[in-house]
Amino acid sequence: MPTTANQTGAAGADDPQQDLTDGFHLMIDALKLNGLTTIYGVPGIPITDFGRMAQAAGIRVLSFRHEQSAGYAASIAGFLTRKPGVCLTVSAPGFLNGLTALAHATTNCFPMILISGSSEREIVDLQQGDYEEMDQLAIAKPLCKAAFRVLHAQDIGIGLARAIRAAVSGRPGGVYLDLPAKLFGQVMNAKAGRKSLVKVVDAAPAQLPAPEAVKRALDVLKAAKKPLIILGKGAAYAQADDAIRALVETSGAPFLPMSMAKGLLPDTHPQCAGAARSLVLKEADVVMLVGARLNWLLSHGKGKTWGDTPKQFIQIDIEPREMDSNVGIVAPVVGDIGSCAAALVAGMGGHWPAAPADWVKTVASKRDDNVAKMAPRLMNNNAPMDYHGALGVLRSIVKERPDAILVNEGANTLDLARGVIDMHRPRKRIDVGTWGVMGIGMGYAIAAAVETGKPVLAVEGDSAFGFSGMEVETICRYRLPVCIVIFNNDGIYRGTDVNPAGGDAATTVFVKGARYDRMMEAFGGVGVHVTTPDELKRAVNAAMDSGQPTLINAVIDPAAGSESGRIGNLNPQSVLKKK
Ligand code: ADP
Ligand code: TPW
Ligand code: MG
Repeated sequence: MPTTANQTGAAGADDPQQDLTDGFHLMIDALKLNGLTTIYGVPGIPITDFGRMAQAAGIRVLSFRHEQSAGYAASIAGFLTRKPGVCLTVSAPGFLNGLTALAHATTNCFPMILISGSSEREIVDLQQGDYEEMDQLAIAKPLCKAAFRVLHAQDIGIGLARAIRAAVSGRPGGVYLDLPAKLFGQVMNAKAGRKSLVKVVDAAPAQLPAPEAVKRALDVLKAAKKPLIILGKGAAYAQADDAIRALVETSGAPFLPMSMAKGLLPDTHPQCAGAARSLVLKEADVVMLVGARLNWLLSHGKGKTWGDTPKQFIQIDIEPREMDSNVGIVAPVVGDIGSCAAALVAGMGGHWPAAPADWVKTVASKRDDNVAKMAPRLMNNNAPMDYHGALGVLRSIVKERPDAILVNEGANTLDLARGVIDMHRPRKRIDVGTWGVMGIGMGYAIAAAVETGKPVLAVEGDSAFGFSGMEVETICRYRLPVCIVIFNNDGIYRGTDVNPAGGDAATTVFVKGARYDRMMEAFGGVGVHVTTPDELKRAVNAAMDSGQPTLINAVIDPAAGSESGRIGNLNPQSVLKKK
């Protein structure tokens, strides 16, 4: 039911205003009409009343402590639901705080709409110093997939429709929607207003691959002696889980999941080559990329990581321009992953040859060796804990609770958790993404709990947590089933650095022995301090059973980590650096 102005109680039944609506209500009606019923944001001029009215009209409006976290929440809501996640901010500073997340959404191909209130156009454009003056549209443009401004109430419906389509169609991404303060108060006839709204039909249309592209890809794959399938987060996003499984299993090829594609097929699947990553990248002769880019995370498809075996790449992606971005793609398959995977499986028929047995065996035995090597390290009960002791416990808990969503950020905390913790279901692991950005943690945890209703386990480096730590209040306020585990090693990478010049603390270390658990207690959540894997296990299980907001301060040996986790090689080196 539309929320015309009279239904807010502002006007009586026989008031002439009953036939009127305004920008506030049109925007709310447009969101609801398109099933966008959750907003993540921070209130203030000029959107405070908009948030109130949206809440009153049945939209879930979650208020954060910082727009960046609200933005990250919206971005991951987009990934999890395939509907644009909506973030609402005030003008200039709020907008800028949200913009990092919008750029992150675009970079990661997550659909999101950042809606910001903005100041008076006439004054902004003449640079006359309006309240929170900023040309937000111009600033947003290079950082998102599309940016729109709505100046007239009658264009709100079209404006939102354009934003939704831009966010979710083709390669998904971030969209900016600029709503000047004056728009909200603009009045129009309610009936005309209703007519102006647009319910977007088929927002992300299927994009079928060309039959000849499918055949070309199958010819290359069939000739492979050492085929490899790489699943990326685009494959997870596509929600084409059955088709992807059929593709992998019919091909018989080993598969390697990128971080957020873990669990698309279980990491324990016999074809999973996660624990034989170096070997498969070096030795594969045909690599089929499914919703994964050949960016830095895959060493751009060349160099030492990829070894000497000549490679042919097949790439499935919805974005035609992704092809040949780093190396030549011999068989581009452009389309949505569900349609492409289905077409490939259909093309394989019922008589696809098994992947070469010697290759499959080599990969499996390497994987089993590596898993066996790791096993004893994961069972240690050292105090203070090292990463492996702590992660061994979390790995078992995630196995026992495969529905829980794992949020993960940090350096060592990220890289080691990604390697150790097996995922068993699709879209259950969400992390720092393409930029390796710190600060997604609490926003992701909140959105994951809100959008899925499932328990969330956030495994956070102590530094990583600090970027969004104040949102523990948000978690407590909404009583979300979020268990945060902080791997507290007193700093960034390690807590042992010393400033050689004396004086200030070293740049990478924090207060020793900090008690993050007490932050949670300050807001009525449960705080627990643990120093052994056994204690950690008890505390996490209790939190997951109770569903209460919990923060576990897990003390990790400050000397256990390494510089930048697994990517220390990316640090530039000074020739003058002291030995
Ligand atoms: P990862 O970091 O896991 O390797 P990337 O973010 O690099 O994954 O790549 C994701 C890719 O998936 C992008 O190139 C994007 O265009 C593509 N993609 C996203 N959604 C779809 C979809 N529904 N169908 C096909 N490709 C998709
Ligand atoms: C927005 C640079 C990468 S990893 C990291 C920083 C600051 C923190 C690592 O310490 P943490 O993990 O979380 O305690 P651990 O287990 O290794 O001790 N600013 C942004 N993003 C990034 N990536 C950085 C800085 C960085
Ligand atoms: Mg740390």
